[in-house]
Amino acid sequence: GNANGIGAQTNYKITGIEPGAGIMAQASNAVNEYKLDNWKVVEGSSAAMVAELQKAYKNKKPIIITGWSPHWMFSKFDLKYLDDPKGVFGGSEGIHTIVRKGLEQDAPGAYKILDQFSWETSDMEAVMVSIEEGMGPEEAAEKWIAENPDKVAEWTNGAQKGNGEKINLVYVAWDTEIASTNVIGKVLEQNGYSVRLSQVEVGPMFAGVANGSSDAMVAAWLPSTHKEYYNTYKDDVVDLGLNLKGTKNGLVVPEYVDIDSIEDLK
Ligand code: PBE
Repeated sequence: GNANGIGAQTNYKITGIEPGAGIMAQASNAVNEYKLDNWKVVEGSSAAMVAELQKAYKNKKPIIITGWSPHWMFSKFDLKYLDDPKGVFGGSEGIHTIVRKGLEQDAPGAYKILDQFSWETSDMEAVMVSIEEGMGPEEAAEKWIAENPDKVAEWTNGAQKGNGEKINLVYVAWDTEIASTNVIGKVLEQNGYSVRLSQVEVGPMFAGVANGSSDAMVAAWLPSTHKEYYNTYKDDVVDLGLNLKGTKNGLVVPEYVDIDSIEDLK
């Protein structure tokens, strides 16, 4: 066990999220790279992970989670990323918008809006906080849109209005993607498209855009988190580039946990 007894106190458990999430592969790599022999990354869901964090935090119990930014949990709890000197979690990255081939021809206005969609961490966080405070995702998206007409005008600038064409947006139920997908979905709807949001797992999200059964996703974390999925599908999709920069993944603990680096888990 380690000097701080953190392993024994947590049962050598890193509380993870959905299998297939990029951060789950990164967390397993961390266990290997840092030789955290007794540790296991336990699968679950983003919602269950946050519930466990909430419970541990209330009781000031140690917990180690797979965490990412932006996320409302950093404003609600005092948390810290463990240092990752080996760079297993890939450092700072961003989120790309990826659409199906042919969308530009079939729905040029929607394609243009998706291409021009870009916002900041603080924007996404505002939507996430509204949802966390109990607002429905659609309502939270409408609220943000109403409060940010200038940004929305940049996304829709020069885009031809739709005529009720169907646009199917795929996403995974990560808090970040619930926020972004609802916002861009509403904007497309307000511009004449008939939008459907489909919640899927991460593999099917990429596969759906690649095989054309879905039109678009705004949820590709690159270059590191979704590297494997991206490499598998990149020739069959259109990558419209960043819609947000400055995301981060890592192992996260409450401030009161007395370690600073992944190496301290040894
Ligand atoms: N995440 C949030 C995802 C991407 C968005 C970091 C949990 C993942 O690990 O795949």
